[in-house]
Amino acid sequence: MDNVAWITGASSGFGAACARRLAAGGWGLILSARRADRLEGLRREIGDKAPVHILPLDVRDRQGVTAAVSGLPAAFRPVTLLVNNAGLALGLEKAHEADLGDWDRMVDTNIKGLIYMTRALLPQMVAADRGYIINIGSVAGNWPYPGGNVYGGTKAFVKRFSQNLRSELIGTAVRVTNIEPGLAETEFSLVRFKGDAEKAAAVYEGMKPLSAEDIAEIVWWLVNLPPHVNVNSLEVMPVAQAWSFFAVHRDT
Ligand code: NDP
Ligand code: 8X3
Repeated sequence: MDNVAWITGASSGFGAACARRLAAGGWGLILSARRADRLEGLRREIGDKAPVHILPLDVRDRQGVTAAVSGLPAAFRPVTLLVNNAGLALGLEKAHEADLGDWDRMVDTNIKGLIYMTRALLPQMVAADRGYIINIGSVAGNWPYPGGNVYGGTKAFVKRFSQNLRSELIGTAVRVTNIEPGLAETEFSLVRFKGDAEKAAAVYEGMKPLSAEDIAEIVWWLVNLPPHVNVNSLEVMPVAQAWSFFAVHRDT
């Protein structure tokens, strides 16, 4: 196969939408996430539009990631695109009230999972002198907001990691982009608020958020740019979202 994408977090949201978009474009797909039933459903939906390899995988499992890469079926090698998408936010509490377990999970998934995947797949891209790593960062990595403490920190890491990869990959044809979305309606808020559907829906109430398909369309555009073009980072928000004033506390 000429084009093979490995999408982490393909069971929902951006990852599933990217899978559908790339499948429509004839790409081979390796779809990973923890919920195997969701991946199976997606494979059935894609049908004969594209070859799909399902790989249930928790990106926090370092040995599991290494084994998954070395055990890839020959038909799905080399991987030419890694969409490092698996990730989550947990909670919106201020730092002095936040749950340390939530912080651990965000660091383990958004940072460590992403670097395990990258480290495992990068050597074959460098050896083939061909490949693309698209990391899913966030506006939360660029801008602070109350309650964004560790989540924003993990996404700031993803941004700098992406830039450092770019600086090291000079001289190779391997490309790296950090996509930094703002408000997008997926299962993201349901996960952040631990299953509270009402709280999650309120995040998008009365405004038009980005959709998972919007992000998939951006990925599709990126992978179809001429091979000498590297978009380093791409921040995208819904029109209904923007920055605000600095906060000033007045003692009155
Ligand atoms: P979803 O919750 O819809 O999707 C998250 C995906 O990540 C799921 O497929 C989930 O699969 C997977 N995932 C979570 N933890 C793990 C893990 N340990 N191992 C493997 N897969 C995992 O949210 P989004 O699609 O919105 O999120 C995708 C990415 O986009 C995340 O990195 C998020 O931070 C980022 N983002 C989201 C924004 C938004 O507003 N929606 C804005 C900016 C960035 P499973 O549970 O089956 O493992
Ligand atoms: C998701 C966007 O603003 O909820 O990364 O952090 S935000």
